[in-house]
Amino acid sequence: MHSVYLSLGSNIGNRKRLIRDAVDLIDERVGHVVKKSSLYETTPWGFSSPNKFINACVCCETMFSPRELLTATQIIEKILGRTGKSIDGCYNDRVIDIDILLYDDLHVDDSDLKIPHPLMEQRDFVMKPLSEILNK
Ligand code: PH2
Ligand code: MG
Ligand code: MG
Repeated sequence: MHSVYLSLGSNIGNRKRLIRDAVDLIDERVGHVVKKSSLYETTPWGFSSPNKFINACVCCETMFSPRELLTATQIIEKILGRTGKSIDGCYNDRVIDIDILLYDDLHVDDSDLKIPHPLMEQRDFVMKPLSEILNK
């Protein structure tokens, strides 16, 4: 069994509902969600938008490999209505984003999958909810 930490974000639609639905789908399809942070309202980071985010982090116990986990989180994003990914590396508004932060003590450095998440320490919207659950 592997312990994974995921970051969740939503800044359009029913943001809190979307985060809660994402947590439920992670619990059903990926593995038991053992820790959940509070929901945080945050200002868009790295792009400008009038739409604030709701962010949260969860810890989940899974049998999936990192790549199976990536596929599963992308499917959950699709189920919840996510359409396009960022264009030219520019961020945009989204109904749901699920990012892999940590997977046990593993390091992955593939072009499409980097663990730990390379930008997590620069992002308050990740570190605040993450620190809430990390040593819980
Ligand atoms: N996600 C981003 C870029 N900027 N800003 C906030 N506040 N919350 C996010 O989840 C977020 C962001 C890229 O995924
Ligand atoms: Mg993201
Ligand atoms: Mg993402």
